[in-house]
Amino acid sequence: MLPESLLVRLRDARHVCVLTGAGVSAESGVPTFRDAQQGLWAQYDPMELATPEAFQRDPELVWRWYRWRRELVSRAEPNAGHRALAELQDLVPRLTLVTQNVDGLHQRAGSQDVIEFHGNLFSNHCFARCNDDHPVDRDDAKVPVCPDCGASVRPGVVWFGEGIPEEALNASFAAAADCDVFLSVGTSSIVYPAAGLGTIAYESGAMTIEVNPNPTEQSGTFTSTLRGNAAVILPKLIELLAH
Ligand code: BJW
Repeated sequence: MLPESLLVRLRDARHVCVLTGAGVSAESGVPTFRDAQQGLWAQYDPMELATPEAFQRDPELVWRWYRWRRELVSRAEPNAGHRALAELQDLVPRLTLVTQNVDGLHQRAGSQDVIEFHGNLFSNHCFARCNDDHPVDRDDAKVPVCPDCGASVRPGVVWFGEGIPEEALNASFAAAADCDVFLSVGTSSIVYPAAGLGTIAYESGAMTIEVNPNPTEQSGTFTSTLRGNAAVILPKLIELLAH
């Protein structure tokens, strides 16, 4: 059951900000980071592969992991949760969609102007950062080499210890501070600075809602929590909002 107060706030909202995490893509068959991993890569901790140190130590291993994920995501389709968020952009005066996901499924579902907080799985750049503005369009089986400086080419995602792309960071912080309703969907709310956006929104007077089947470390800080899968809760929310 969705609280009436949430629907009232959503109907009156001037600006809705949504932060999504890996849980939104779970029902598309894309594994989350901290839920149990299965199959080929079960022996590896994703957290230990998503660092510059891991790439420095064993670039081939990290490159293979990202190639595997690219293949997996290429076969995946957006689910009802992605589609509901694409519909939401037509139901409210202003929507800012910030995603920590690197899979591009929101865009494939029809969401526009998505802020990619942690980059994109399908882009690459030089590990030595000699030429950040010129993406290296390669998906070789082996780690490609930067045509400009000869350093290794790496996936265009944000690893632990790396800064968030400045434009994405500024736009997300501004949206969190400006919105009337903030939805945090399918994220464990552990990784900063993304995990701080809900607090910024709350302290700026927004109603903040967490959509997740499981409690998170930050559940207590939200105005309200909706327990369930994104692909079930979000379409219900859209249906109620549209009628
Ligand atoms: C469902 C579901 C369904 C399942 N429906 N839901 C402040 C305090 C402490 C530490 C720090 C801090 N500020 C910065 C840090 C350090 C660090 C950090 O946060 N560490 C924490 C672990 C403590 N942050 C950084 O390093 C960031 N950089 C930075 O801050 O730069 C400045 C700086 C530099 C140097 C030092 C300090 C500061 C960068 C973070 C980059 C994160 N990168 C990754 C990999 C991206 C590339 C890739 O995809 O490979 O991003 S890690 C991984 O975690 C990925 C995700 O985007 C991110 C968040 O994970 P997410 O999406 O929440 O997934 P899960 O698996 O954790 O949760 C899934 C949830 O879904 C669960 O809750 C399920 O219940 C739920 N669920 N099914 C709805 N059907």
